[in-house]
Amino acid sequence: MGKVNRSFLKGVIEGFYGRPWSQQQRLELLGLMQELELNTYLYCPKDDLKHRALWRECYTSDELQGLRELIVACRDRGIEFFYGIAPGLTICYSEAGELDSLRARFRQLLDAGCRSFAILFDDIAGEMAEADSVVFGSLAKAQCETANAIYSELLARPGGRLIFCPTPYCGRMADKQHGGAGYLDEVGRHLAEGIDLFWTGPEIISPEITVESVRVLRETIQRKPVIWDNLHANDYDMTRVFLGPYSGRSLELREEVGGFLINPNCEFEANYVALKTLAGYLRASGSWNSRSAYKESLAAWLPRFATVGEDGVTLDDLTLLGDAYYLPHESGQFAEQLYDDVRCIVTQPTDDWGERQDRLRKRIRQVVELARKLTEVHRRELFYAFNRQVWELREELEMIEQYMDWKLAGGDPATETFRSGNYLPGTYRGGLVRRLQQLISFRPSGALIPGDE
Ligand code: GDL
Repeated sequence: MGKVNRSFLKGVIEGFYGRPWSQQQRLELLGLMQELELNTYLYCPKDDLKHRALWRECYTSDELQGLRELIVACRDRGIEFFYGIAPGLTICYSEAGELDSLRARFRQLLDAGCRSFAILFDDIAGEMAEADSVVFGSLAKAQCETANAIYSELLARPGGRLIFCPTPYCGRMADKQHGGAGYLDEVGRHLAEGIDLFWTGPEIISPEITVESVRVLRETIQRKPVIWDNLHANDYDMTRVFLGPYSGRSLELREEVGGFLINPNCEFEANYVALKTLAGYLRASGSWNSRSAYKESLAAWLPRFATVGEDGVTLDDLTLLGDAYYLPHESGQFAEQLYDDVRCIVTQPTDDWGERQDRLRKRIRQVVELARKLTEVHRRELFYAFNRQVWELREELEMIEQYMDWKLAGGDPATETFRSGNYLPGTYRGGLVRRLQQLISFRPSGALIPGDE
């Protein structure tokens, strides 16, 4: 086999569900990555038809031209372009024609100048067809042999690289034996030595990835994993967006893995902090603090929020936005404070509100103003990236303020019911999903209990 290229991978995966980024956004991403010294971009948008559903079809020359442009742009910027394909939904591993289809696609990309690839078997059923079972005995073996064939025939000699995404790609899935008992052990034994492997941590969205957990995994898979990091992905809940810092990964973890690639927010413009703090984490020596990195990133991001109006977005505004839409399992300080204030005001008598009332009113005004300022941002894509979230936050807070005013005017929730004059049923929190959410409530503990409607 050819020489194995094992540069440490640092960068971005375009690997979310939903509308893929535009070519212009990708080119912009590569410029920012170059500035931040990130060296890897993996193209694998789930909803590019030819990436998954139509993996057998070759690209048209127009489509190929777009990919070629990215390959060249990456090369110019010292970034390694990886092309990902996900045949797992429909592939029949034991049919010879299937490998031919894969080869044809790899050849197209090789001809276009691509040398680095990923073959992805995530988010598919854990079982395979009877015919495949007979030939391979296990899903792990079927997938490894497929990847090994492509690697040894097409990639090893030109010094190419291949990353394999297993069907169980996090601790929880492996524990549940998704993909079959002993799946990862088999991959450790069968996957060709030069092929890398993706891992998202203990969970699909992992608040923390410990050194110990990766050491245990390394024993099984017989190599260092490349971290596919979904910390900032929001495709699973598009009412949210994640503007918080890269965190929950110690500096020591860098020694245990083959790289860190983040699969971030669907909204391209929302990813500045994610990228900049990832780069900071990867460069850090000695110690690194994610909250400080976050603050620095917000300050560097702020100039992009220039508005057509007289009063621009301030650093305090941006921190409020970032803290409100921070990380999946964590809110920022401003958001925590706001939450505590609202909880007190909703649940406690007015006499106990103290300074909370004033503080909350100021924050509400700030959110209302921020929502307006964002509509005036020059960079329209930036505004579009958050419009939905900021709108919703403003609506909720204005409704809370009405409730607060009602209580202050003597309203007593124990004996009366408050109805707002403008938050009307059907228009406010209407629709099937909101109604279903009221039928079964999901508690912070994870408990699902009947709602009261
Ligand atoms: C996943 C998918 C990914 C998706 C992410 C967040 C992997 C390997 N695959 O499971 O495409 O964006 O969750 O929803 O993470």
